[in-house]
Amino acid sequence: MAGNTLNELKANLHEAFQSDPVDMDHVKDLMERYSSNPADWGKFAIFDSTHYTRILVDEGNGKFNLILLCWGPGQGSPIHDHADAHCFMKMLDGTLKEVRYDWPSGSNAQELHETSSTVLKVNEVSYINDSIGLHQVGNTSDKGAVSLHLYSPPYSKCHTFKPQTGEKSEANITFWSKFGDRVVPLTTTNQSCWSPAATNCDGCK
Ligand code: 2CO
Ligand code: FE2
Repeated sequence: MAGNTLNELKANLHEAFQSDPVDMDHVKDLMERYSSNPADWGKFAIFDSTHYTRILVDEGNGKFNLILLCWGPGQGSPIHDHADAHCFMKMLDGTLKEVRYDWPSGSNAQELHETSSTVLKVNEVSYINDSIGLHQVGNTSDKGAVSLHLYSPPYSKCHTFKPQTGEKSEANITFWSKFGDRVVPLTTTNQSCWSPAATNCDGCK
């Protein structure tokens, strides 16, 4: 299929993930080929004043998750890994800054080593996995940003890292909504530091 709409992209991704092994270059190509159109994804895009939102738009037959992320100005993630999954991130609106780091080396507390810093623009696709390293993503602009992420296999836990010491913590990953239906927010007793997924979250500093 042409891949010009989000529905066509989803159909093409479902087809790509039927093969074994999956050709990840082809997946990246499909993500790149889709040209962002707010008419496709605008109905799902919801911002929250306290942290970026994660909106599940496709469960990929259990093989991948396709997720819309909406980042208000100044909102960002902690430094994190991706649970051994492939991570593709396509810009749909605005810009995001991605800063990459090496994994902590050794067991002594040490500042994480930054390896790159990139500003991603509309329609660009970035790829990372744990063998490449860790990253932190944030909206450093004064306008909202929206990105489309594909994670394969899907995962519900990853790790966050403190930039100054490399200290690692396990974090649960949550959705703000699934297919447009609001997911009941976690209570304060079971809320992980990832749920706010915010740089101003005490658990992630
Ligand atoms: N991995 C983060 C998340 O799933 C977003 S940064 O881009 O991978 O919330
Ligand atoms: Fe990430």
